[in-house]
Amino acid sequence: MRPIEFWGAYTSRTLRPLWVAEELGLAYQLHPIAPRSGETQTEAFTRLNPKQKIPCLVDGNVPGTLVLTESLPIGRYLIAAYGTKALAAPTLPLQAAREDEWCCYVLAELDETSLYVIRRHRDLAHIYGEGPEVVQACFEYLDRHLKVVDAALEKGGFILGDSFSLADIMLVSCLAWAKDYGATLRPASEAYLQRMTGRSAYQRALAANTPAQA
Ligand SMILES: N[C@@H](CCC(=O)N[C@@H](CS)C(=O)NCC(=O)O)C(=O)O
Repeated sequence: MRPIEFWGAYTSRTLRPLWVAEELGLAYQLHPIAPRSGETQTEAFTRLNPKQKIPCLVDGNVPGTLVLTESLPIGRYLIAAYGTKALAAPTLPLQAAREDEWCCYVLAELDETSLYVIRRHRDLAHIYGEGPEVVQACFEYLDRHLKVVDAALEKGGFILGDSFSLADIMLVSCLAWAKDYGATLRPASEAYLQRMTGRSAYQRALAANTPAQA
């Protein structure tokens, strides 16, 4: 089998596919292009991903070669194609629906509606404009959903119960991002974050995602 190629590093979104690959024990080659560095806008990368966004996956094991963008579908694809007993695609409709429910919730409400809007109107204000009121509203909105997440984590274990899943990868990436932005996590979420980030696959993915920059 040829190593899978990943493009993109340094962000919560690029961490997700790397973590999936590490959990699955997949061999991969990483092109650690950085966000907002101009490296997503080169001709070569734009041919691969016209969205000029990371992460991006290239799987040469598929006839015709698969190029896939968007962190959630990349994770889903890897698990569907190369899943193991420890990290498998859900088989029952109910399991699949619950996993989907959590993944979509995390992506839509924590990532895209809260954290990325904060990034745009605070860290990237030179591009998208300053928006202190927007940022404040996003932190409040984020906290409202962190409360929902915490209640779901009070039972311990994983977000779906007994088994580790893509929903954990999506959720942990956003909890760590929220914490990094100064949000306060409630006790069950903090304990869950410590448990999940203690996984050796997470540690390897984190190291791969933060290579020393030249
Ligand atoms: N919904 C996409 C978001 C991808 C995205 O917006 N990536 C950012 C970095 S986190 C990016 O590539 N921005 C363009 C750039 O920084 O050059 C995903 O989850 O993969």
